Amino acid sequence: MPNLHQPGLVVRQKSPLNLESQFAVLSDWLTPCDQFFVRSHFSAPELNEAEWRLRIEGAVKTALRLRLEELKAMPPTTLAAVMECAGNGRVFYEPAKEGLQWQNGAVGNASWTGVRLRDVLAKAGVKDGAVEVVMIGADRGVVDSGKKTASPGPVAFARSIPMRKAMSDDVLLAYAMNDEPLAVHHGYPLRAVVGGWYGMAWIKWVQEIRVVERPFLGYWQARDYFRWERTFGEPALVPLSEMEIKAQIARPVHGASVPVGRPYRIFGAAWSGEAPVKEVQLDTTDGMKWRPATLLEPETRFGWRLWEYEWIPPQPGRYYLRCRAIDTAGNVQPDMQQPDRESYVANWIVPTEVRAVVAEDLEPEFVI
Ligand SMILES: Nc1nc2c(c(=O)[nH]1)N[C@H]1C(S)=C(S)[C@@H](COP(=O)(O)O)O[C@H]1N2
Ligand SMILES: [Mo]
Repeated sequence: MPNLHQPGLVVRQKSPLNLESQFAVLSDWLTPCDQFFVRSHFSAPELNEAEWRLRIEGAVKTALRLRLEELKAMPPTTLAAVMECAGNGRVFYEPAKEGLQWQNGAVGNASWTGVRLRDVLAKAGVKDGAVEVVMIGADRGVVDSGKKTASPGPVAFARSIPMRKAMSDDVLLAYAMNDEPLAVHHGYPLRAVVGGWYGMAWIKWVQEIRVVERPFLGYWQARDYFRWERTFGEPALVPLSEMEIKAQIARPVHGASVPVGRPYRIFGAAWSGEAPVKEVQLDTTDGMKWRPATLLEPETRFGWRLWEYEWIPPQPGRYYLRCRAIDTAGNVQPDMQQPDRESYVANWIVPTEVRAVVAEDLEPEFVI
């Protein structure tokens, strides 16, 4: 059990364990493991490395059972990638939506080490008709008994990804996070890392990989973690996949006081799905006058981008700070809440309200 009093983490639910990072304490590009959010639907399974095996089954030439040592003996890959829970920011929905009321801390950026999924699949040999790869966790339980969306008895946490993504450079089966062995609550001994995709695809405690010849329609794929798309007029269910573009302000925090006439460093992070962030813009005028922020440290394929913006509040009063990101595919964060996203993908601009005050009136503890 992690330390529930760890500074930087907020307990959203004790059992199963759900912990939110305090985005306001953002400092390093990599989120420390002990400050990384935890999102679990069931209690963490107790897995013992000696008995644990990864099974590869379904539309493969040879079904396999691999030990952790066998996976560790394969060529390792390290990938820095941001993982955002699709429910991050749900608390900002109006009217409120059912589900854990995440603020802006169900997101983190880590360096993941493991083997490429495609190398494991190559060992088994994927058959021609394969369309998706289902990854199944060792945790299971009953969801919402009595509700219409209840699961038909116990279900494991499982999701699929299309073959093209499974065979890309972007998907790892990871056993280490920020060079530390994977902690139990982050999926020990093995979890999926799916660069550019929302967290629900990053299966923890993976124990089975099933190659399938028809799209998988499991509980977490079709009854949860989906959105509606209206390509043919009628809304059709589409499982969530790629993260949508988003920038968040870490500091100042909502409600902070900042000194008038002095430079203040607005600081945050931005990320997107498959296309890297090209620009982050700030508006401090409440008039959508967008000005570029400075992107810090180099771009990586799937890591988030820290950014800063120097702001000198011109006069005392209330200000609404807004940030938005733009990616190389031209995606821009929306101004307003979007329909058809269930209770997910809350990536519209949420202003941070601050007060600029004469420096002498500033109480030091309010300066963050
Ligand atoms: N087996 C399993 N994998 C899982 C989950 C889960 O409940 N069980 N939750 C998913 C969701 S919704 C998210 S956002 C991420 C969270 O990963 P973390 O707890 O390491 O931050 O794990 C995903 N993988
Ligand atoms: Mo999630």
